[in-house]
Amino acid sequence: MTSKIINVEGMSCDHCKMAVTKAVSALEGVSTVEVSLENKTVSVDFEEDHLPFDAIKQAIEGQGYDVV
Ligand SMILES: [Cu+2]
Repeated sequence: MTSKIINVEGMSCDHCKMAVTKAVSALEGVSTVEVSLENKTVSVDFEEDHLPFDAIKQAIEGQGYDVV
């Protein structure tokens, strides 16, 4: 299990939080997603063997937010 804290720009409200949480947790290999609007971060626990980090990044960017 790999844990990463990703800095994400553009998340401002509960809708953003929901959208990102939903998109990332839909990926196979992700076990936990936690969005902090205060810290502008997304904490993800995932199986790096099955899921490349880039896929997580793309899922976040696909919702219209910027991975820093
Ligand atoms: Cu929002």
